Amino acid sequence: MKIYKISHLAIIATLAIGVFSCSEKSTEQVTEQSGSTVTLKEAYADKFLVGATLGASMFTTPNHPSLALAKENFSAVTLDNDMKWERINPLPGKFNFEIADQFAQLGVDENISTVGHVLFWHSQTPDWVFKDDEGNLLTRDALLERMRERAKMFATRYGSRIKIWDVVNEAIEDDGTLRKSLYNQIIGDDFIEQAFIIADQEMPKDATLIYNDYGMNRIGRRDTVLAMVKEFQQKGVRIDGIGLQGHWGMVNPSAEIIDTTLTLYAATGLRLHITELDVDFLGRDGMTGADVDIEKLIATPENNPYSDGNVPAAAEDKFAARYKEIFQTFIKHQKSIDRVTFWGVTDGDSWLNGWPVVGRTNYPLLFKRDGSAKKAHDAVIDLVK
Ligand code: 9MR
Repeated sequence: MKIYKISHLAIIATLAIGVFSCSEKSTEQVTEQSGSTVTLKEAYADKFLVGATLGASMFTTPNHPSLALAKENFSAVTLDNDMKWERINPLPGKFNFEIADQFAQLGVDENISTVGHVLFWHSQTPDWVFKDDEGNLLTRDALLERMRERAKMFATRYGSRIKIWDVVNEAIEDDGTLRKSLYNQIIGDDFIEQAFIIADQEMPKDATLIYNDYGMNRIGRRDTVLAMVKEFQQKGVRIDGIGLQGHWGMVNPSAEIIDTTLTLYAATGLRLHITELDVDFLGRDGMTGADVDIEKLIATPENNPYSDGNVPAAAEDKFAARYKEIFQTFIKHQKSIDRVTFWGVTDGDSWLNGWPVVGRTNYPLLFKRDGSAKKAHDAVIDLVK
């Protein structure tokens, strides 16, 4: 079903045309031009924030259509890359704040919640971070100090303008063991705990501090996260939220598994954030999760079937049904969920055009490349109409 969201002005205009000319054609025209009145953020306003990721080009290209769409439809925004260590601080003492500054300001100007992504992640972190001037690995204390400086830098520059922080990203493997990153190697098995202690001490007191990962339904990772949260709570180490990335497929994880997973995480009492939602419309040849270090595949007619942009209606319907079951599950857990963020605004913005298959044309989000809303968008809104 197509939903037209009509602005108040348009409703008045539509009524006026109806009353004064009784012209159905004119009414249609006004409706078409006005776009929609119920946006995702409005529809879910009493449930949770609905967010999207923004990329650098949305700030550097004048009037970027995805930025306009984001402002109109979403109540939270995350930068996809430009707060990561390699982007904002590629060399010692060299900082690139242009994009992050505009992002933080956008939050204030548009009254949109901004998410800091990401304080500490093994990926997209330059080598120098872990080394001293002679190129030797830092000591534990020196790396902790470097992490503290980074947290301080963000807190000083953005303060309470950024209230939600992914403190640690992807530090736990599928099997529940700790990822053997340089953070882990240098600091030890309490790397995540130390990161949260630093964040608690340096970031604004009203910030929400999140542990974020993909494949959060996998039993190994899930149980380690649950045990870690329990331990932090017993020791008094502040952690406020659990971030489930949500890079999901058309079938897996099932709605049932998502439901059970959310129930278990909600029982910790922490706030739940779905941080990077997308549905891999084309499938991924058995690859799951979002590990950016895997060897990628080459696009073929089999794994890239809609490179011409023509998606059959039946496939769009299946995609809408998948988003519907996912959001039905989120609504069931709305008391525990603070935010659901999509990883991108339109299909054209998605990282899934390059992972795990290089250069394919994927369709994982609610807005098409031309900015129009999909059936899946309408299905998600219909759930709460
Ligand atoms: O969207 C990001 C993409 O542009 C980058 O190329 C990629 C590189 O690592 O990172 C993407 O974002 C990732 C996020 O930071 C953490 N979770 C997985 C996301 C998708 O890879």
